[in-house]
Amino acid sequence: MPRERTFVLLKPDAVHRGLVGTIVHRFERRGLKLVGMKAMRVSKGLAETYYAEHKGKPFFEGLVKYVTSSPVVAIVLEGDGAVAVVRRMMGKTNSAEAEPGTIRGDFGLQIGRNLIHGSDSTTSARREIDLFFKPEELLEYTRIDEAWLYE
Ligand code: D4T
Repeated sequence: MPRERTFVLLKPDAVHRGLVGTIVHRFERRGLKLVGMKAMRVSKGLAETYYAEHKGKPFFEGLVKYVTSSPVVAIVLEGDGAVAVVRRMMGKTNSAEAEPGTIRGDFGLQIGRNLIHGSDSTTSARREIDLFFKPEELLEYTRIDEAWLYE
């Protein structure tokens, strides 16, 4: 039985600012297992489906433009409590209010350039993983340190 999975999107600002490695490093050190990762462009169609819950909001058009403007990195992480752990590591949605020590709090200044997305529930995680990855793109293996990460 695999542990909990979550979906992470490193947005165009993370790629352009050379922060992909730094952010992935934080997740790896925390003990989260990398089960999927790819650099890609998000099409307008995918962006509109992915952000469907925000359709009609004033920031929707800008959000779609931002996330489709340049390459992103899509990631699936696995580990106990992965959804909540990643949300806490990201910090508040508005980078300006995110606590130091969080990804947005250490590297961002604005809500519209908040570097990263992480699923907000296991249900969203399943939906987002299915949107961005084919089943065969997700890996199954045991990290060598799992015996020391979990009791
Ligand atoms: P994501 O989905 O990117 O992880 O962000 P959150 O889950 O933390 O926040 P969200 O769904 O409320 O917002 C999605 C996305 O929209 C941008 N946004 C949001 C924006 O540009 N202006 C705004 O006023 C809001 C509320 C930022 C994240």
